[in-house]
Amino acid sequence: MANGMTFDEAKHRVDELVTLLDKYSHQYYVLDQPTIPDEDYDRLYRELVNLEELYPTLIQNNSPTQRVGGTLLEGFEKVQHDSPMLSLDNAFSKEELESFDRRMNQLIDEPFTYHCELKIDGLAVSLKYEDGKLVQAVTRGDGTVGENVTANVRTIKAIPLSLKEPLTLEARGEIYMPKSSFLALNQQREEQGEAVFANPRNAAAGTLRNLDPKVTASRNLSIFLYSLPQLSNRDVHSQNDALNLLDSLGIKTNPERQVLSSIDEVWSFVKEYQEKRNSLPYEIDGIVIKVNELEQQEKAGYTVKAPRWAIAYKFPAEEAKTIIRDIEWTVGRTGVVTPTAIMDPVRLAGTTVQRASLHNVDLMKEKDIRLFDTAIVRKAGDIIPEVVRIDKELRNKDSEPYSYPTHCPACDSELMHLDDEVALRCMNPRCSAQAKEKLTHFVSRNAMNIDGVGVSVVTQLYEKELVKDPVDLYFLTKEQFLTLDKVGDKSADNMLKAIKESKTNSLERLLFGLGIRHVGSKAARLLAEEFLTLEGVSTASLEAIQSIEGIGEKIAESIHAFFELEEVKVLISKLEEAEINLSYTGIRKEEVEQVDSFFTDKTVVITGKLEQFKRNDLKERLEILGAKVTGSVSKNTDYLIAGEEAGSKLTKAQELEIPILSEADVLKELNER
Ligand code: 1X8
Repeated sequence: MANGMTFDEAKHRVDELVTLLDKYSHQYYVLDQPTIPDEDYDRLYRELVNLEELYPTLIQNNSPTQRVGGTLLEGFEKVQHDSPMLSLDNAFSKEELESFDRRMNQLIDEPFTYHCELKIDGLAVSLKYEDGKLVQAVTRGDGTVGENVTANVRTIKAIPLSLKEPLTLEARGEIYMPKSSFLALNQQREEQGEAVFANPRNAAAGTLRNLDPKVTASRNLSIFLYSLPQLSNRDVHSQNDALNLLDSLGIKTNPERQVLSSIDEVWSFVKEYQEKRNSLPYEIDGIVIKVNELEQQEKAGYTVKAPRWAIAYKFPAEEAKTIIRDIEWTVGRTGVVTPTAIMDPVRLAGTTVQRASLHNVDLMKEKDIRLFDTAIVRKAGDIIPEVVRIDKELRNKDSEPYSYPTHCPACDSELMHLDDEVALRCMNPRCSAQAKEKLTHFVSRNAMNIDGVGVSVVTQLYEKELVKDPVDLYFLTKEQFLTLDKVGDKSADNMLKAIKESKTNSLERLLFGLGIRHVGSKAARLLAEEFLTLEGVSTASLEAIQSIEGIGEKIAESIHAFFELEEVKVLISKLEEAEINLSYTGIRKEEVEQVDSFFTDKTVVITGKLEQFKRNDLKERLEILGAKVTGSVSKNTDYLIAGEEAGSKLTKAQELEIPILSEADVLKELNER
């Protein structure tokens, strides 16, 4: 066999890898406590992919590689819940909570406690496991019948495909989108001229009900489970026991929960989380209070709509009123022009707010937003202030509809409102605002990563006409840098050095940096890995681009159209002239298999300050030779590469009698290839 393993050995290794990857995934996504570096995870994952390619019969349905299926869904099948997914009665004040407490004391004649949990602002789902394997996921729907969203739910990493014990059970909980993912998604959509989601809950719902599971996989959803409607005959006597059981099975529950014995304590819990609400990484809209003991829950019973033994305290929505003084229009890298309201400062959910996003013209028109209107503002995702609506009663009688810009605020060329877009767009390829944004993007960390060249430098370079397009950066002289404001001898040298170093970046950074529409850093990487050179990418056929796993029609068309442009052809010859590396220098599958060197199949740790190498470059070179570069020294380490001032890793390697290599040793081995 190609990798020298027998079928039985491969089978054994596949089992081992699935278990290991499950364990690391649980630590990362459920417990929020990663124990191994991402690259180690990726390496094990790739090993599994390779084995599964060689032996397709070994692919297990619960393998982490099988989270995303290949095909588009045609729709969602309707599924009836085994028992209805009920809603909760609401309480909006301390008095209403006290009245709930009196009801419970009337209905229950024995001592009981309350279990307090956060009310997650997401969407409810039911998960079914059979013999420990995830078999079905269904949305709440109308409570009786929901939609089968199993294919999408399988892509959510916080949801285990296998439990730690082979149990058959149903668990219910809330799928949500973390605030940070919501912000990133909306920012990206705004930039692309697409409609933004109003809040994380809508974003989560739109993501979960997408017909392409790849879309769900690409957006970061998570989950908290909070109920086991049909309990197994285990030792579960309370809600607290149920959640502990879920924890022990590897199912994610929310850690912010407490058993409390009086309604006064419940009220303190409510107040505490009303304060903490803005600092949680996900949105909550209240607190759920449940009778903790299952026996006492049964005594309190149910109405047709909701359990009598639970109530949801809803936080008051934080909104503020203020006056819109001005509307600012900003041009993004792709020419999308977005409006921001400038308002009288107002306190809102913990901060003073003076600017609020109006998202796009279509939404502004829908809300009929005008200058000097009184706006009700809120924080979407608890972070970004936005105008929810206008108080029209407070509107001045001689107020006039807002006159929307017809020309670009930066270059004055006519703005377009394309048919399939909600945004206004400046179409001028030479627009100064777009050019500055493009430059800023080019130097940014995930693109060419040119340290020290930030917005202020880029703006000055552009305004002094020293730089028109990103490639001009490579022809700058020290004298030119010294003409800029706040740039001294040292920072000029540093910037020149950073620019020079970026010339050797691997192709995917350049591809991302060029700012091709719809091409994010992930697509850029896929392109670079597939075509290996800029020449390869630029001459690839539409079909060839589209056949890459992970690249859809929209991205492929955009790439193909980009390289057809005359000005892009000019740009490419300029890139060559600047001697910028135009090839992929990352790891290639074929390369790893072909070489046989000192480092092949060795586990290596790098520590201390390196003089001869950039740490990442060295790591990449070793990986190309088939070494595994890890972060910590153990008995499995074959070599420690130690630079200056090496510390505890060096000591540990000495203790374990692991061979230690200097940079000179490494250079020698690399040169002997
Ligand atoms: C809805 C929710 C519940 C919980 C958290 N978030 C929700 N949105 C919880 O119990 N921790 S319970 C619930 C319901 O029963 N409808």
